[in-house]
Amino acid sequence: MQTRRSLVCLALLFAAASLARADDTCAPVVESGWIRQPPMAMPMMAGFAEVRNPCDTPVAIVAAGSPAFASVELHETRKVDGVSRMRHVESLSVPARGRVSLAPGGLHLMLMRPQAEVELGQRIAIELELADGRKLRAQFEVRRPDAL
Ligand SMILES: [Cu+2]
Repeated sequence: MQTRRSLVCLALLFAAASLARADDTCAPVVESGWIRQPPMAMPMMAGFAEVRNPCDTPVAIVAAGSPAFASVELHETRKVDGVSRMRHVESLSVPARGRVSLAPGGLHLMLMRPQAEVELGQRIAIELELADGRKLRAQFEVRRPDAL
């Protein structure tokens, strides 16, 4: 009887361990990342991407960074009384099995003070940090100023 109980305990332990592992391997992905090259030399430019969360738990993006820029912020463009304004977004949630689009005219990454000249076609690594401490790294391709 004692043996059977410990076997059940063991089985439960293994089940818990495999559940935890399944959760560990599920991570949101950053797809189709690109940076719009400014029409002239400017101290900031915008980055766009799709963030897809295939997991059963929602996540929140709380920070971003890149070795190619002095700093990166999450921003949102909004029309207020017909005028486009940008605001800093503290936290951006991506629903379970959902996605969030960073696209021109809306949410974007504000890439501040490039550390070197940014060239057309160049691929730049940007990291998004989640509230749980995980980091999502993706390559962003530099496109023409009129890219949409
Ligand atoms: Cu901005």
